[in-house]
Amino acid sequence: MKIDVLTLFPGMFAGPLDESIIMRARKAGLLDLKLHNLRDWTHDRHKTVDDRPFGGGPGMLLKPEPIFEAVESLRREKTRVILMSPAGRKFDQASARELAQQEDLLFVTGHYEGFDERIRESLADDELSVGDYVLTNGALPVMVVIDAVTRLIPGVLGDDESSQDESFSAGSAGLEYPQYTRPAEFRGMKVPDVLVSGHHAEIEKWRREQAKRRTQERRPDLLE
Ligand code: 21W
Repeated sequence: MKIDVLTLFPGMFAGPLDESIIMRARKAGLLDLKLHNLRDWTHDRHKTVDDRPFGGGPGMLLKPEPIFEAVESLRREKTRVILMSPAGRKFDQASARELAQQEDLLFVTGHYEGFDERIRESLADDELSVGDYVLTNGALPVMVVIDAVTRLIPGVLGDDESSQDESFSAGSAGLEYPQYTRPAEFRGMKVPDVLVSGHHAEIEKWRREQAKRRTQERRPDLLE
């Protein structure tokens, strides 16, 4: 998969996408990730990317010219262009699965008070938010989306890493059951007897009950 990111803050991406599973996917050629600085598509001395809203109001908007030029030069035949914005539809595991089917994504991340509406109207195939809270820009959100999508690209996760995936992840069946590793007793806190008993049917039953109870208590919305 090819992912391009158009951002005002390419420096923010150093680190999160250079470690662990994402970096492994990049090195394996399963993810071709490229960052692009929006200011590279400006033509004035000050590299202006924003301007004041017509009609007044606080803050600045990303102006159309640099973003149109950038998207037109970066997009190819099959590219899905996705705006990151707090006004987008809420990103979830189903959106991640859907994006993982694409071969070519171009994310445009915002800043300030948002985008000139013509960017949304004529360039964007989709607009995504990562949740109902206000961030300073779209860099962290797009990293969240890239992380969630990359691990779904076939071949990125090993069998061990992916086996658990769908059935017990938040957003599908519900929350995880409680898990323990050694030691069987730590500072007086004991691992439940059933887990050390070796009775596999009993363990399964306990896990199902615990997961259900936990989901009911914390995330009743996941049980429809
Ligand atoms: C924050 C942009 C607030 C715009 C009209 C007048 C991308 C984000 C962002 C930002 C506003 C995401 C308005 C969850 C986020 C992002 C920067 C508000 C209001 N409309 N997901 N004023 N949260 N945030 N504009 O903040 O770019 S995805």
